Amino acid sequence: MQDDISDRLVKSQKIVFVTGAGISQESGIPTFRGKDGLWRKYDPMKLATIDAFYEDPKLVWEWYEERRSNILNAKPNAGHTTIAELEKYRKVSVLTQNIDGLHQRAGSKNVYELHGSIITIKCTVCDFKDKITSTFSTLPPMCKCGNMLRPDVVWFGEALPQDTWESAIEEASTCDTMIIVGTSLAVSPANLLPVYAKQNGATMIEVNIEKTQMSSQMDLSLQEPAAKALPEILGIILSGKTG
Ligand code: BJW
Ligand code: ZN
Repeated sequence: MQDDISDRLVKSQKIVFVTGAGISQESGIPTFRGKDGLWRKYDPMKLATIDAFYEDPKLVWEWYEERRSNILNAKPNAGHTTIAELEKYRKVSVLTQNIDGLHQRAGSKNVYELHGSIITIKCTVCDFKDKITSTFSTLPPMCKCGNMLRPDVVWFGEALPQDTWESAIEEASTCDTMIIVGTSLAVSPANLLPVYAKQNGATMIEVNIEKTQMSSQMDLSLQEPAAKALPEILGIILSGKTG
């Protein structure tokens, strides 16, 4: 790594991670785009929109139940645990598009779930929201109010949870280092977060096994898997005495 980037990393005080499906790939959770991505096998418009849900709620629920089971059996990998470890030494926040909860299970405290969570349900009509604690006997599960429950995730065409999004912008706009891990940056508005960090003059680092539309704008673009690259970055940060 270039000396000036290492120096900036060592001196960094507030590090914001923007993460996507690629960080959980090494935990056995498939990504969406790319070679083995979910969208190769499934049509997003039939599974990840509110219209698709009303068209065939059972199908959409079965897809989420299968993914939830895979996620609950998965374990955080070295990518997730390294970010959690870094919290002991620096101010860290994680702006994640993932719904898998693996950052929290790895020990990260300051996690903003931009696209919701697969372990939460909400009512399609009333304000009911809860954690899923057991499997459902019938799909779709129903709310006490008589309407359908749905996974508490953000589908295409839906707004991100407003408080979470506002906090994410605030975090991105005030960091001195942003590390973007395992996201294609294909989905808006999450893909705008790097722009806020860049406007604040943050050191921009990307970790991805492939190039993205923002790779050329990074101070450092590491084309490596997250579970390899993030421990290396932590090693560099902790090698200095500043902080
Ligand atoms: C590794 C690795 C390893 C692999 N190590 N790297 C035209 C029509 C309709 C809508 C739009 C449109 N144009 C734009 C839009 C907006 C739309 C959008 O962006 N669409 C684009 C796809 C074109 N966005 C929205 O609709 C959003 N809402 C919105 O804009 O609201 C506006 C609004 C305002 C006010 C009122 C109402 C509305 C919502 C977006 C919701 C996204 N939802 C999903 C699914 C739900 C959650 C779930 O079920 O999981 O979220 S889609 C899917 O994509 C999921 C992800 O969070 C998201 C991002 O994907 P991510 O994480 O980047 O994964 P991949 O697979 O794309 O990339 C993985 C990367 O990892 C790759 O680069 C690999 O190389 C890398 N990798 N292994 C490191 N080991
Ligand atoms: Zn209800």
